[in-house]
Amino acid sequence: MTRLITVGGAQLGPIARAESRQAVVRRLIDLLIQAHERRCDLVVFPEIALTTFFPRWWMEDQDEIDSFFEREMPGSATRPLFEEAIRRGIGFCLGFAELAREDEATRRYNSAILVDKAGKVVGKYRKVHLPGHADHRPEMPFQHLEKRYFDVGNLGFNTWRTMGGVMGMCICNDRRWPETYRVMGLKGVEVVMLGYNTPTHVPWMPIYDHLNDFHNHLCMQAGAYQNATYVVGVAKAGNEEGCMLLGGSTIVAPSGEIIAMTTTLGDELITARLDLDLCAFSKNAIFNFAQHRRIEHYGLIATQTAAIAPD
Ligand code: ING
Repeated sequence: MTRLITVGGAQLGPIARAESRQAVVRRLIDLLIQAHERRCDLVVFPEIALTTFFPRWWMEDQDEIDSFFEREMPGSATRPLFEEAIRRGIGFCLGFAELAREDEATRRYNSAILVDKAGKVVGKYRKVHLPGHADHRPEMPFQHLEKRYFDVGNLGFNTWRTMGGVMGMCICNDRRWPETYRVMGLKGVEVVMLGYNTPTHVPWMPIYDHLNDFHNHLCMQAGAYQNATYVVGVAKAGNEEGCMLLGGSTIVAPSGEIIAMTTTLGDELITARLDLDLCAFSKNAIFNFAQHRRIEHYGLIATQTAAIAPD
């Protein structure tokens, strides 16, 4: 039987620094309702979807920094989103700043969760590739301090069998690294979900500003094609606290073709009907890893060639 699922990409426009969690969750619920009305099984929200993208500011007061983090998921502010999703029988992927206690220590991650139609958190991912810098650069128009505020993710790239397919997650800068897709590809991924907050001007690397839109789609289309998977990439977009963020949220097919894209910089839902069995065509032919991939001939060292079993 053909495995069809309808997926939504719920792009968010700017979130003001002073915007309450409750007000943002209201926007998420509005998009989730739209997704349900368009018969979505699953809706993907952006990276750090509950607050403004706070790594753009240098902060020293830990309480102020931690005000942007969630200590529990769901918590009081996000429970209405979970409840509405359960009521409507729709799964979702949500990016947020996670404050966790691990090994008697406090850890802070740029995280995303995958929640099934029954409201169960079936998967969690913590961002591995943290771009930007950890030091204060007051000469720049804005900072990019993920290395200061977040620990490197410690969960790896994984896949989860849920909602009729093999799902995977990554976050923002991860989408620029081929390893991100390949590790999930080796674990059989059929839909990679990701959110991003991407400034259109990158102060520490301005030479590619005019190519930001191109690079955004290039990396997701390549990742999809080379690993025979769908990719759903969803922006926080628009002029957020004086920083212009890229839009261009998109859904990419295993062929590498873009099959849906936003056309605004605000809250906007895109949807597509995914035929998950399409992934098998490439996985069993051009990108049949077992038949064609020869890592023992790549010149890698032994530790980098361990086989990876799907979850
Ligand atoms: N943002 C950006 C991203 O990778 C960036 C940072 C932009 C890095 C452009 C390099 C070039 O999309 C986050 N949050 O990772």
